[in-house]
Amino acid sequence: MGFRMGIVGLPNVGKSTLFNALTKTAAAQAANFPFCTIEPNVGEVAVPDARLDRLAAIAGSKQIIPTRMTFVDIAGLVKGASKGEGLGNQFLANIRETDAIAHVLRCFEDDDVTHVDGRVDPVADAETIETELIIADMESLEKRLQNILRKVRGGDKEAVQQERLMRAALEMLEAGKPARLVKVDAEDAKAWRMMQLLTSKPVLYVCNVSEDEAATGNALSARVAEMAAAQGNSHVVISAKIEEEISQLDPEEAEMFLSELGLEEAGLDRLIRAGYELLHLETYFTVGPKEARAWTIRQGTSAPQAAGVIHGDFERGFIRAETIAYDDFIASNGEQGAKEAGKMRAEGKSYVVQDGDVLHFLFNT
Ligand SMILES: Nc1nc2c(ncn2[C@@H]2O[C@H](COP(=O)(O)OP(=O)(O)O)[C@@H](O)[C@H]2O)c(=O)[nH]1
Ligand SMILES: [Mg+2]
Repeated sequence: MGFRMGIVGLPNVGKSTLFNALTKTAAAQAANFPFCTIEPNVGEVAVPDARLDRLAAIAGSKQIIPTRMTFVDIAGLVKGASKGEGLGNQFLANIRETDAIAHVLRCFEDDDVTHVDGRVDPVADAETIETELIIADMESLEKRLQNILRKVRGGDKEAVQQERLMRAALEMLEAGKPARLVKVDAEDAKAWRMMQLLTSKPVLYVCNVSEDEAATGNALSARVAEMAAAQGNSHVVISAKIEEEISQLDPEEAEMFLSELGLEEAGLDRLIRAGYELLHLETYFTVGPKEARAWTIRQGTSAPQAAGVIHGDFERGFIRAETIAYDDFIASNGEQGAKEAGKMRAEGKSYVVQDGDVLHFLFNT
């Protein structure tokens, strides 16, 4: 399952600069990894995870295969977009297909770069975009509701649930608030996700600051941080310009460049990690002499479902998962040591996979 993060924001805030830097840096970092830019605006990046390298070193794995995340550079969001301004509704379909939104906000001053509204105000920009998404959600719900009401009259049980969820969403949106603020019960979670509302997706604000403020942030990014905290959303501070420069350096040069700027790691790594947290994603590993590989799952995934990420047959024929916690694998210096120390567990169908688990699946074909 690929996780997709849509990069949105007003024009000229640095979305494409960031996207290009992300995909280029990722390609350079994962030298032996089949990286691809799928379409000009869609790129897959390797999720950096130092644990994977340690596991591979212990197991002597020939190949290291990180897990991946997809970024989509979504252009065309402007004031009035929901009414067909700019690229109009084209961007909506692009956003619907994502799991989360990285909302880039301009927090840099530069008279050479035009701001669409003639002033730099990231909090107002965030509201502009959110308003467009709220309107787009309202319009799509109002259209869909008519259909659902027909089905309800026809006695369709699922439609009754959908109508209830749609009305809850509409009430929130009509109050000018995003659908993500609606409290959804576990039994409604799937139907809710299926509605694919733009404003129900989790948001990560990306404050694009100038190069000299990347380590500290600035007054504008501080305002975004405040707004994000009040909304229960998260934020990261990065400089798209720095990321662009890093993407042209080799790894050692990049490290030196970062330390000169007082930065511990590239914005790429922070952004991807924040995306992972936002989506409640975890990683498990498969480790052997041939390859060490990381796999992405949602928190709370059962062992058979986790096996299904590798292959559907693994899930259908699941027998058990030989499981070693990451720390045990390291402390016992590998699988053999873990076995001897009694740290390898045989876990069944109801086991909930934990972040960092090293798994070996046994299955019927
Ligand atoms: N000074 C400065 N300019 C930037 C920064 N990020 C992007 N830009 C410039 O802003 C312009 C628009 O950037 P772009 O990435 O195309 O914006 P998009 O429309 O959001 O995709 C380009 O000329 C970039 O070089 C930044 O952090 N500082
Ligand atoms: Mg662009």
